[in-house]
Amino acid sequence: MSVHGAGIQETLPARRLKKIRQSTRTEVKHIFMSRLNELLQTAGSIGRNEDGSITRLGFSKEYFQALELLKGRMEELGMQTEVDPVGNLHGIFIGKNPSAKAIVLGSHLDTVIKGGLYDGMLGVSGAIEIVARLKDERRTLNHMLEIWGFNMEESSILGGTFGSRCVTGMIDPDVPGYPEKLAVFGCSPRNVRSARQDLKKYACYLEYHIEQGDKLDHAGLDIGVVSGIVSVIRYEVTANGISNHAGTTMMDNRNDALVGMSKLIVAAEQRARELSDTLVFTVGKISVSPGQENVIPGQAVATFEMRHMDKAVTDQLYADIQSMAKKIPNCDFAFTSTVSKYATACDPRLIRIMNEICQKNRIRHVIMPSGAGHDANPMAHEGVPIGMIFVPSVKGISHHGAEYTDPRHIDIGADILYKTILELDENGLQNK
Ligand code: HGY
Ligand code: MN
Ligand code: MN
Repeated sequence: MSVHGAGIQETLPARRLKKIRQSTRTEVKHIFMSRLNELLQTAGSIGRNEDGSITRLGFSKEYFQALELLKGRMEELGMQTEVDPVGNLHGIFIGKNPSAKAIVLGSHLDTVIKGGLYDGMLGVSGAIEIVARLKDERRTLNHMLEIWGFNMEESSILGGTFGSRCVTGMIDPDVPGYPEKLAVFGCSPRNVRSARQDLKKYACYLEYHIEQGDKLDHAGLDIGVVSGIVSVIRYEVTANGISNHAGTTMMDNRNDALVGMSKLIVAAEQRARELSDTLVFTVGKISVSPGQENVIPGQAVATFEMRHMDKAVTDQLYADIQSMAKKIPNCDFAFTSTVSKYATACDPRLIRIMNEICQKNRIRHVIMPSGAGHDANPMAHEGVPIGMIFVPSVKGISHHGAEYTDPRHIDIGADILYKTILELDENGLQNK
């Protein structure tokens, strides 16, 4: 089933971009400019650091402060609310037809360390403002609307998309070592098991999110209709050498684990560039032991992360990294897989609905993949049809205090989300 619209991943030719720009004029509707932005600014600023960035880690005091604020807003709107056993915020807005499946909206309430205002919080505050707009317009949907503010979507020792993987039943909490990691946050395997929801009651899951990359901003477009979410594949790589005296050990007699690890990282980065121009490779964390200035590192441990829409490409990079490791002298390497979240496709029917709504509202938009992982990924993995709407991140900055999205775009995105929900409520997903 082909879906209309251009896939930005084919890097739209300039003439095509020009045509999109000319043929559409984004009608700016300041629907909830004040209200949505106000909620976003208030809740999203919890955890603000002196440098303007935001740190609101999962299970933290700041996390639960933001959760309570949003829970209160949900209750003001007449929603039923709960905090589930793993710290997810869950709100329900009853529909007319109790037997209809629920339309689910969600995103995450946590941030990375020194992150931005919009990543995650835009989707949850946007979802809540959808309910506010329904009430403004005195509309009651046929379908129940459920809103999730997920806990610990960002990477952590619990593996990332933690809250949404608990809801979708994707975490086996009894894997050796995992109960101890849960205990660090006052959580337990029993909490994880009891957080699981019956996904059969869900018609679809929609997530409203910033792009976090620069494609929309660079192309001067206003909306991204997401086609799919890349994989997030992570390995813990250990380089084993021999620690020794930094002064008396001549250069030819060294087994320097950090030098070996550095050579592997540079080789892996180069290989990623060669394999595909949409393959990304990152070493975000590294530790060295014993970690003293005058001791040659005996061991280095790093996280190797790779992302792509096609599993064969990340599999190839991993195989190449392993064979390159064998050729690096004076140190041995060990690899442990820690995260294997494979790419997921958004539901073509939802893409079509969103694309048609954008066309009808003359919105400058394209269909594009997500280079970031999202809570929509576990939902898709467990069979729930997913759709995502992106708004531009200025200069593509994200996971950083300078993360910014124009309020105009926030309103446009929320309006497309609202119209998508009305369309789904009216005509559902069947025979789309
Ligand atoms: O890492 C990611 O892609 C997401 O922002 N957690
Ligand atoms: Mn993030
Ligand atoms: Mn996010």
